[in-house]
Amino acid sequence: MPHTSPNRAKSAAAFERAKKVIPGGVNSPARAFGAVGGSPLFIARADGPFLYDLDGNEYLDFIGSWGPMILGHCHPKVVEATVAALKNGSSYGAPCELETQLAELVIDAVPSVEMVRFVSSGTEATMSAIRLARGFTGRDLVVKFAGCYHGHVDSLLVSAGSSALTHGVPNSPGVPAGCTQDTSVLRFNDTAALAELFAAKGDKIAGVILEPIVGNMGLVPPADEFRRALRDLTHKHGALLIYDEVMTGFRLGYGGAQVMLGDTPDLSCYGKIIGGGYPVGAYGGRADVMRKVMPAGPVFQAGTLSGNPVAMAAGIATLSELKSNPPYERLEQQSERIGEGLTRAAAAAGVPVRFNRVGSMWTPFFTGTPVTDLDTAKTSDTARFGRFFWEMMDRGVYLPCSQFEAAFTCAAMTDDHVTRTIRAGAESLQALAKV
Ligand code: KE4
Repeated sequence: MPHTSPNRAKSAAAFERAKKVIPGGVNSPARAFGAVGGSPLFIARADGPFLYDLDGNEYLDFIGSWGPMILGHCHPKVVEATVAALKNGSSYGAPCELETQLAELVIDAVPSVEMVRFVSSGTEATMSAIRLARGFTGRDLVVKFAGCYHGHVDSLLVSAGSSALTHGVPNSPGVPAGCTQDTSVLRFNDTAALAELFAAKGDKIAGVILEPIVGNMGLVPPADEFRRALRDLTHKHGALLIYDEVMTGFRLGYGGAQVMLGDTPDLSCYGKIIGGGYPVGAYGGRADVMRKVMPAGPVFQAGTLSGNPVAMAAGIATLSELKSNPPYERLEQQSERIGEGLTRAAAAAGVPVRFNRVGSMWTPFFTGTPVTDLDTAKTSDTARFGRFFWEMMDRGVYLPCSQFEAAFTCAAMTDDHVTRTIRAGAESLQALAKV
């Protein structure tokens, strides 16, 4: 179906205005469309599975605020609970029972989490978990994996040194070498490199942090052998295994990736869904580790709006709805249909696409190479992804604005919405094949 780009003049004007007062016109770089070109859409409102831009254009929303909106936007139960909480005050600076209620929901959902501390972002959650691992073990070295993103924590804004055994190197100006010298970066799914590092430095490693199912290099699942080695080696050497489930928590099943995979990390990090669209992060895990957190223990961590009552109410309503009406089977079926449909359409168009998916998280990599880590993800034709992104956007389907992100199917989408997405994908891929 021939199509023309809808009018987006109001978004373009809003972007020019924003760039005068906000760096890059956005409050988080991923939103600036740098990876796909063009100007970002400014959103006027969202409802159910839809985003509406300032020019009134409607889009099926597969970004879902980068993960939180698993129920879709303006879910009646979340709106009702949040408004009710708001009328009791927005913030107290003192404990309230809503914090305990959400903590009990998280602990009930995830067997490895015996205690939990709330913060206000995923970054705070991972930063605190790293500090706690170092405080608990008395060791300094932390291990992460290339392509896994854990927020803008200084010690995790790091690239691999000259070898896996050397110090990490900052990958952003403003991060002193001292902040990353105790961070080692390995290739995801590289079991041999992990074993080599533990053989050389196992008694110095405080913790290993990873996204158990990676969303931040695009969707990349872990190899079973890699997951087994992570748990065995951290156990053997007294290091903590930290699952960053900020994206996967309550997304890939009510217990998140670790319950789906049958894994038991020592600490887990949360964000996104547990706030139901409000600023909430959390870290939790073994009680003997969590009791080292101040004021129960000596490891400092604090936050003015941690456990904010309005955010807690949104998180409680969201998790309660996920628990009482789990959408995961339908999300699996709809996401599988999208994967099969786009894979078929890419083959018909003669466009190489590798479609990676786990549950309702998925990524069409524009490459003919199987994608199992950052190096293979980078074989993707990012310019072609950018063209696909805009072809889909022009057909009313809003995908994540980068090849190296995961798309999120939401529970407010119907089978017709999925059919519409597949049709838009087929038309978009045919359009790509012509250039
Ligand atoms: P926040 O500080 O953005 O709440 O969470 C950081 C974070 C930690 N861990 C994982 C696995 C994450 O995915 C994130 C944040 N995800 C990105 C998108 N991939 C947020 C989008 C953005 O930065 O604007």
